[in-house]
Amino acid sequence: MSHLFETWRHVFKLDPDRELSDQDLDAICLSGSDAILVGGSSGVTYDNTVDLMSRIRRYELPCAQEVSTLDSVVPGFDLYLIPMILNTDRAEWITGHHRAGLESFGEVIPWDMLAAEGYIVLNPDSTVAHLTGAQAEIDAAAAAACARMADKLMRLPIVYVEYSGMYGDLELVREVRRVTGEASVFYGGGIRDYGTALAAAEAADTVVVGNIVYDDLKAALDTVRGVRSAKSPT
Ligand code: 1GP
Repeated sequence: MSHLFETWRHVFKLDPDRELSDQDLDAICLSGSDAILVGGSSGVTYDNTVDLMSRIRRYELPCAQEVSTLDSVVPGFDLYLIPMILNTDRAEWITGHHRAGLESFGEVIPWDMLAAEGYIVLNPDSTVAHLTGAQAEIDAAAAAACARMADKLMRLPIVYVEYSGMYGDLELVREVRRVTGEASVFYGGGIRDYGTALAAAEAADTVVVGNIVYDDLKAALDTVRGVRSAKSPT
């Protein structure tokens, strides 16, 4: 099955719990990015997600929800990405919340609009690491094992190397991509300008840009050009 995200090289991740003016949202949605991903690790509600989705919907680019809690799932996105944290011992973040969701909604889920993400959480200070109890201080070999688990054992369509809030070790990202066969490798974390975006885009299939949108819009827009200038990862 081919997925919408397979052609994405640059994605902005927008947090429903943070303010973004109409003018800034306009610039983001017309930036030439491939897609908008809506999600966050805290403070995401049904209401703030509907609000942000309906504002993004005025634009043509695809819009996906990264589901963090069951009660914030909103109909109307093009795609739903479902994180499964691979480097935690807390089962609720691997399959627990997922199983609860399937017990309630398993009969009505539009499966062709869903894709699971095998998350490798690598910034120990990030909200997502604290929330999920991830063992974030792992080396490239351990990250590669997580990637193989996602790609080969679980056959998840996305391996997400998540450095949220810090720029990651691109050698580790390259190693993850080297051992990954079918899955797309997403990279996110600390991309703040043209150069960091370009380098990440030469290591991963898809580059996710988050915080800088809220800190420095112009720099955020430059990341699109950075990714466009990158060679495809080898
Ligand atoms: C967060 O991977 C994304 O989930 C992007 O990270 O906010 O550090 O850009 P940043």
